[in-house]
Amino acid sequence: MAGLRSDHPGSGPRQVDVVVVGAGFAGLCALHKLRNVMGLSVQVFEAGDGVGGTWFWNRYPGARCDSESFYYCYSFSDELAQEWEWTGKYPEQPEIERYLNHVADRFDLHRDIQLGTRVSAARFDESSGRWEVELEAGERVVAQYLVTAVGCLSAANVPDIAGLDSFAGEVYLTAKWPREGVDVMGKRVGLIGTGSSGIQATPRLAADAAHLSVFQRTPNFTIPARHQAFLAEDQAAIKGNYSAIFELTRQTAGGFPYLSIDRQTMDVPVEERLQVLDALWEEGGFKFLWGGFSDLLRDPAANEFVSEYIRQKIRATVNDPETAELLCPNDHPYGSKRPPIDTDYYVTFNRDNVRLVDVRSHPIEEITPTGLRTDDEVFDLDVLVLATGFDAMTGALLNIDIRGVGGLRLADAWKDGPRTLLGLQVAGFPNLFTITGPGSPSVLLNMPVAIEQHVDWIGELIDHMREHGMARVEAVEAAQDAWVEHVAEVSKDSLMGRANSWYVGANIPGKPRVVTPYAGGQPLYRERCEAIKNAGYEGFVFSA
Ligand code: NA7
Repeated sequence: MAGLRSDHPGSGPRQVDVVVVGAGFAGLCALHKLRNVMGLSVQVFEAGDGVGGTWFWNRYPGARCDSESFYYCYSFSDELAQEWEWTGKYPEQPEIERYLNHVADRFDLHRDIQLGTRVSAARFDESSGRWEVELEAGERVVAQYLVTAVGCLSAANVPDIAGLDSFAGEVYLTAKWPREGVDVMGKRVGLIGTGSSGIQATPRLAADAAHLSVFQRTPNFTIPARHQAFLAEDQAAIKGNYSAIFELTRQTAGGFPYLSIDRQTMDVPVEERLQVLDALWEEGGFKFLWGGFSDLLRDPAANEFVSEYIRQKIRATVNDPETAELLCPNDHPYGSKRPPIDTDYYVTFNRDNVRLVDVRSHPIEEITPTGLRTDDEVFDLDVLVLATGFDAMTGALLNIDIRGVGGLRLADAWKDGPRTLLGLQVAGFPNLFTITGPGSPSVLLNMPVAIEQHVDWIGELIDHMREHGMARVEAVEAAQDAWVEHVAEVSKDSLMGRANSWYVGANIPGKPRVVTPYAGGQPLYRERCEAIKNAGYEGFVFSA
């Protein structure tokens, strides 16, 4: 690990305007804006040995973006958008990692990113009004502003299964897949978890392994992605229209460049409803959730109609009726968990070397040196893959010992669930900004759109402070309370709270159950952010 550069050797910790934690989509964007555009001194710390964040760590076989490449990217530079060539609709992890490295090269970002460096703690020093940031190796750096760009899905969840450490074979987390890859050729592989990661990895592991056992606790609804390579004319059409595409991503509820349809499911005759769903199923992708009907996440009857449509597709695809039935979700509405999209997931269960194991009815009792034991069967395994998700939205923030005014720990401030103003600041933690923090649309929005909006908002706030000779900004407790209430209010109408998902923290034992992302949609969220800014940052208090 490179040592910290010191501008003042021997005179205490290095001082910068901003410390950014993380060099994924958010951290790179923040560094570009705050340093290249605004001229601040910025130091980024990144735990990984490369840039990319999510797209650095999640390099498991089949890891692919579920949003389309041409809008799952930065919009801040026309030159970048014009010069970068996406090869197809849904890029795989290596292509996105290459893109982010290209961005880091193109905007000269590497020189202010210290890789292989985990931030362990950050303490707000009231006398100096500065953040003292501590690195795992013990070094410190002092900054006026602390910007977290730690990602919403970055603290991997290692399941608490008895005997996990005793396994004599190979164990891999999809969320920390080895850079050199894993060879499962000819091996007996066990995969735990059927969220997006497990669903993407299953067909790839099945293709190489001698045998794959998929241990499923909760079946999931997944829609075919229908990936396609781009033709030259696709590229030309996108590039010729980029400013309109990006503009639309800033206006729509989910940050996609498609206008949603205002149509209630049950108002449409059944025949026509099925035609709409057939067309969306053929087209593939997220559009299935929002591109046909506008009430799937609000009207339980509408949702059940569409859920049953997907179940019928599963039954029509999977040959063995028992396996098909086990794959049919029936404990949560479609879309109430983050909906995966897939390439050949259900059909993989028709392979002779793949077996679906229902660990809801027959729970995993322990991992043994030679494999896995459920309450009724023993599985001999050479490789165990854990696609068991993340301590989402708050995990990566709380893994850092962050202390604000009066030594208040962020973990204590959030013991009953995260509390923020706009998902951007926390009362009691001056000059701390949380990009795509809890209480902002974050994971319910196309992430690069969410990130750029936050980075711009933070940049404008810092500009405002510089203009007015202010050095410290903090969310007011009462304004934060009102925001937390608003976040809860806008999620009330949504079916999202009904599933035991990471959206509500239900996947982590003991985590408070709170709908964490802002479910009011991008337009309302942006409106609130703008209104607060235009009212001189109402709800925030400044001091010199
Ligand atoms: P998810 O969606 O949280 O999925 C995790 C999966 O792991 C899910 O099927 C869990 O079952 C399962 N799981 C977790 N712990 C266990 C134990 N102990 N035993 C059996 N099964 C377990 O994470 P992903 O990485 O797939 O996706 C995260 C996001 O990344 C995704 O939504 C996209 O935004 C990209 P459960 O459902 O809890 O019963």
